[in-house]
Amino acid sequence: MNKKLVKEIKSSFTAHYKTKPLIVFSPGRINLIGEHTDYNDGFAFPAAINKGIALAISKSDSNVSSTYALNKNEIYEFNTENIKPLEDGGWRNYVLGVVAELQMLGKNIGNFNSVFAGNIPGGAGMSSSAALENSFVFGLNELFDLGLTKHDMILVSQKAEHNYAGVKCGIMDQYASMFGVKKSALLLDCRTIESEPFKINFKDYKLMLINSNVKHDLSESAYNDRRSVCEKVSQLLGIDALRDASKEDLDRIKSDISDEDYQKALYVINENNRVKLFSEAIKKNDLIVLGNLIYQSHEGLSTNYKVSCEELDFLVARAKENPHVLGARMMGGGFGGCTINLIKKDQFKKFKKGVSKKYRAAFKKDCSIYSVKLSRGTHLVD
Ligand code: GAF
Repeated sequence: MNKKLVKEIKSSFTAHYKTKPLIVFSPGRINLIGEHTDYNDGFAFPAAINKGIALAISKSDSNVSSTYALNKNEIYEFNTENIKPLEDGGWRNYVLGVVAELQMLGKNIGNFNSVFAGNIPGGAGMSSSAALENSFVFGLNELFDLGLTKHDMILVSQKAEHNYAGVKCGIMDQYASMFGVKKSALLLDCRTIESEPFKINFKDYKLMLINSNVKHDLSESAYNDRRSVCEKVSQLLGIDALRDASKEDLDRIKSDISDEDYQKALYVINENNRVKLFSEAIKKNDLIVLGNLIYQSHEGLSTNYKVSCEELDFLVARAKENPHVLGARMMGGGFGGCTINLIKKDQFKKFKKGVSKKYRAAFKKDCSIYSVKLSRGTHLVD
């Protein structure tokens, strides 16, 4: 499928710009467990997938840069010497943000021509934005010989998201998209920004993503609010981040904070512990424990951290009713997007049919169902 995507951007690029481009593929990600832990310096368990963004890019001889978003059929022209975030810029701000953050590092970025297209469903919580940022930072690094490491590049992508898209995200999405390993998920320590790959083999089970096809408006502001709450509580505790706190620590300041903030901080502490338990259960291939931890993660995200929504809770409830689904939870920032489910392989089709029908009846709209392969991170394509 990605071959098709690459072919499309190559031929569109040649038609527009008449030269041979450099091609980059940058994947989206899933996350097995460890949600909203990354900006708390905690642990997460993401993996790059076989869906993502393909980018064709080459230097431009003129003093104009041009980016063509093939899926949207939109072209944006700008000069790299004069970069500012755009109001309601959408995808343009990710491109501009990467250029601006490279310039902040003192890198000289000339003008360039580019075409990109993707096959990650937008708003699904599968990190199409990190894939887009990573494709550009990787492509520009190659094109202008900037000498950045992959670690440098993900920090550029993250800052682009903070300063040009306004989302104070952690590092998980950019990391997984850049460093993904085929057939593996990465136990990521978000403090050291290092990971351990775990080969994934769920035997008779597989992962199913169910996209609720909703994205509620408050997702960005609520995300930044959650981050502020965590920082406020850490400050009160006199620590750098909630990764360093236990429930006992939190209980000591319980009367100084609201119950809402207490619940949120407690969720982060518990979720961080769950990631550690998850990595132990993966080593033993204990699917029952993995599944239970996934369900507990959803419960915490929905009840304590309050980043779920009616549609996601509905999808997880349908999974829970089915004895062949060992675990299900919302994935990513929340307020819409996907659930991730661990389901018996031979029950995939039956559950797909049943849950689709029930979802349509409840919400008068369709959900979309995918299976994904765990894949390598951002790379050049020949
Ligand atoms: C979004 C963010 F971009 C990530 O950094 C992470 O916090 C995630 O939400 C929640 O785990 O995808």
